[in-house]
Amino acid sequence: MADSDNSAQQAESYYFTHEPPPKDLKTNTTLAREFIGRHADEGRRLVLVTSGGTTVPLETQTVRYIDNFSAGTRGATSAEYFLQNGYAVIFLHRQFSLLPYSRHYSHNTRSFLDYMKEENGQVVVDEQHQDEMLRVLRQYTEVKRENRLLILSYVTITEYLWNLREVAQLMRPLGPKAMFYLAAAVSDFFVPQDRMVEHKIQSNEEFLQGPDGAGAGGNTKVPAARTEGRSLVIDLEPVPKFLKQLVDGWAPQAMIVSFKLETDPSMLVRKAQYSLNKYSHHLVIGNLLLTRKWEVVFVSALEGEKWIRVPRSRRTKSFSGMPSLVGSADYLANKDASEADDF
Ligand code: 9Z3
Repeated sequence: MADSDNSAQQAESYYFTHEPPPKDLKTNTTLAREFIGRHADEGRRLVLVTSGGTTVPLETQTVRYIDNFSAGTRGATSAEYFLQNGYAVIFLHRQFSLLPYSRHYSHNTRSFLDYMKEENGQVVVDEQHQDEMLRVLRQYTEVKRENRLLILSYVTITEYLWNLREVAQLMRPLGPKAMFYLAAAVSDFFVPQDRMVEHKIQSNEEFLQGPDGAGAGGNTKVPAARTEGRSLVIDLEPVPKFLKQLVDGWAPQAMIVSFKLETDPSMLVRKAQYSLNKYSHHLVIGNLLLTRKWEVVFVSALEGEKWIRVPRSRRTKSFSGMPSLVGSADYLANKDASEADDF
């Protein structure tokens, strides 16, 4: 075994022995096990879509946290495309971020009540929204009838990683029929449990915490987030590179698509290429924060670098970024407009 494999495994085992699992992990794994088993029996392809940002809590009783940017548009939109193409989808998303289908009517400046009107004492959908809502409702109803969508949620980076690892291990028997589509915006840094203060970090020097406030359960390490003088000092540690473990250990036969988010255009392709070389998975989809709605770059060993663009004039329409994976070309028509893209 190469040294790097060894150290990735050590980092993983250290992480999962020191960071406690989320309370709902057992429930989530029970649901996922049943869902995966049923769709495996039916011979369906299954994809885990991750979506939304991960938080990094600074205190155990969390008042403050660091967040990663993501509305969940990419993940929720892509999940709809996968479902349209016959996949069963486990949608692991940041709590309260966008959801497939309901994304068309949530998180925008318009209230869902604006889609309704009163007619003869009944609530009905306004004429101007009938066609679009009927189309979305039909898709949603079919998916629900076939029980092809399982929605799981996380908030923190640790909850995300625990869920990802458990679900990936459950998907392992599916071999190449499993896909991972990692659109969630994952924090690179975090506060380890043994360096996290229990209570809200104080700013007033009169109320600064003593050694007891330093960590939960009598931790003696210097807190990762603390006040020094009148300044807040945050000294985060790196999150272990879980992609390596996913590719090599948790789901070695699955198709793995990761996303790379950058803000500096000169870095994007290089970083995507670097990630592909380092983890040897199938595809990295690169995007820039400011242009992510209308252009992405696919970087793969098979096809090198390939840009996909939709016209900028349609910038309020959503672009999932994944059509060629499922053989659909209608991304260019961009029929799945999400009003939620407006923010
Ligand atoms: C992405 O790049 C997604 O496309 C966006 C989607 C977060 C930009 P929105 O949710 O935005 O539609 O608003 N995800 C970033 C994936 C990520 O964090 N990758 C990590 C990395 O590159 C781990 S795989 O290191």
